[in-house]
Amino acid sequence: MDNNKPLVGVIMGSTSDWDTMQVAHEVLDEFGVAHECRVVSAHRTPDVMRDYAHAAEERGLEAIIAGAGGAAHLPGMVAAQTLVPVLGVPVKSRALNGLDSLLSIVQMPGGVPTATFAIGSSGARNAALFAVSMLANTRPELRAALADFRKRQADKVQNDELPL
Ligand code: RP5
Repeated sequence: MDNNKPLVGVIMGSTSDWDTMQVAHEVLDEFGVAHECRVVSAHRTPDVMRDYAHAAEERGLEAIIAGAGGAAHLPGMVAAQTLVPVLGVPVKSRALNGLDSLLSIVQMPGGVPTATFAIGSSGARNAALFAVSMLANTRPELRAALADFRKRQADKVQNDELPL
């Protein structure tokens, strides 16, 4: 894969989302998927968000993982402005533990689909794995890596022992 040209954009509303969103970055790194990580705020930098969404397809992005917390409008507003699939990650908020983030992302009006994952780092991890599975549809080496990952995961669970 060409490591210079990002296939996946990992964006988030604030640097405070990085603890959660770095998990997506780590998974994409593990699979050798070229990606970029940026802060793009729906509320504080709406013009940057618009430009990012408008340029995404032409820049070759095949998926955008967007994380935000609280009034988490970033994933939906990016999805509204591009045909590139957007995978939303609700970041755990300080006030409402991420329930606000989850509902903000998941309750999109019909016609503007935005995939929504679990609150927090599990969501970031799964969003990245989902992006890998999308890319794997047309990349046999990635598909093999994903199959290997699933097998190692299953083996680990089967070999885990309870602390009795
Ligand atoms: C959202 O507001 C961000 O995605 C973040 O989760 C939340 C709080 O941002 P900060 O005040 O920590 O920058 O836009």
